[in-house]
Amino acid sequence: SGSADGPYQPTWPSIDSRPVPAWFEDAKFGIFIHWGVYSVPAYSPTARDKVGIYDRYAEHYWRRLLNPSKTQSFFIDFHNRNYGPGFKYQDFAKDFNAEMFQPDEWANLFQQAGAKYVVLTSKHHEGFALWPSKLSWNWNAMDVGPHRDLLGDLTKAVRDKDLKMGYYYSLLEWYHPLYKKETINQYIEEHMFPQMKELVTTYKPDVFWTDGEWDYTSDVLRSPQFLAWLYNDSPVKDRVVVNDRWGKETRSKHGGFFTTEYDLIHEGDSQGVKFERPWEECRGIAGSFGYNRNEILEDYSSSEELVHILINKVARGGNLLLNVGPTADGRIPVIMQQRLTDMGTWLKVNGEGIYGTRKWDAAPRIDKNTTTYFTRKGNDLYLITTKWQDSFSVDGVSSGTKVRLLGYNGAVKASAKGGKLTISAPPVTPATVPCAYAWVYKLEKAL
Ligand code: FUL
Repeated sequence: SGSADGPYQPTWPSIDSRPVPAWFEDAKFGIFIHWGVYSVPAYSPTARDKVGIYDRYAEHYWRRLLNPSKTQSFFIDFHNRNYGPGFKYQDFAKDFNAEMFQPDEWANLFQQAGAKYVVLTSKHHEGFALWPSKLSWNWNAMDVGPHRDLLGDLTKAVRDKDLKMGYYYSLLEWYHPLYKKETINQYIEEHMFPQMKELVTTYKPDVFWTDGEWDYTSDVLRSPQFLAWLYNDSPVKDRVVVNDRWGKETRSKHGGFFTTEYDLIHEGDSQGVKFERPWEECRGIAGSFGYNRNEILEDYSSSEELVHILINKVARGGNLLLNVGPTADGRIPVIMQQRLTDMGTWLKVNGEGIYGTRKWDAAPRIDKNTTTYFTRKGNDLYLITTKWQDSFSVDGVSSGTKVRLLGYNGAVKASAKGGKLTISAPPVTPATVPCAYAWVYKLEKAL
């Protein structure tokens, strides 16, 4: 057992007693980046091929190619047709060149999008490290491909914009020779722990986002040991935030914040689940995390849909970690840039009702038909509507409430009667409407 201030013991009750640093819940919106050797073939079947959510992930190319699965034939056909059956996945690395990579431009885009933190794949299941890791000899971005410390360069650019920087790290490596039952302890001690510590001590992440935890229990992976080091002795012990992917039994149970992915969690659908901890939904703008050249416009969510997703997660107390998949030559596809800047335009007007807010426990239940959402901050309440309406009524707020529409300078009529507040939408015109997609009424001193 432990206290909120530590020191922490290498046991789940002690590790779980550490509060998630508050910056994370205030941040609400982060950018996920999946970038690696898989960005070279950049291929997967899509929703149009009627494959399931996890079968649309282009970053799983290597595994899909070699392991029997429902989708294996898609990958084999694509691979043989374009590269030939003798072409090894490892040989894609020399074409991972990043020659157009401008870290300052990426960081600028993320800032313009209104994101407060960034999470980059330091190493995905393929084992390729985006930094010059001593533990991934000849299988990292300095030794092969770009010959550049992609992770270090992006980290600096992101921090220059005052955004937080975090790393995704896959505990599993599909083809590491020690990654098997007989030698898993050796893998952990000689490879995984030293590599995680190298990453943390060299680059000092604000978020350590682990994944690939499903083959072994946290006991075998010795995750509480690592976390005790991270929380007690690492250079980021006071601010680092971690997720819940630390062993096959830990999701939505142990660690820091809980994770959902395309609204899926291991025990069902996040829509109906009440989490006891901060949580974060991650998803791509289309169906994959790694860049998938096989996706077309109709596979992408619109800017309006993305803004609505952000609102839905935040009103339910969560964060959104929205993914971009850069190309092998280091560009963020223009369609993704456009989606992010649209979100940023919306957040510039309405961010007050998003950042630093918390879920309003008295809000009406959210379901898939909901168009009116609530967040709260101090005594103020924010009514966020995804559908412009002439009037709204809100129960359980103080009669002294003053109402404003964010981004609109005119007055908003509101009247309170018997604990019910009725708000009338102002007569906006195309010239005075503050934004597209969704609108935020601030209910000052409503609580
Ligand atoms: C999953 C991984 O298998 C996906 O490739 C992706 O990284 C996602 C965020 O986590 O479980």
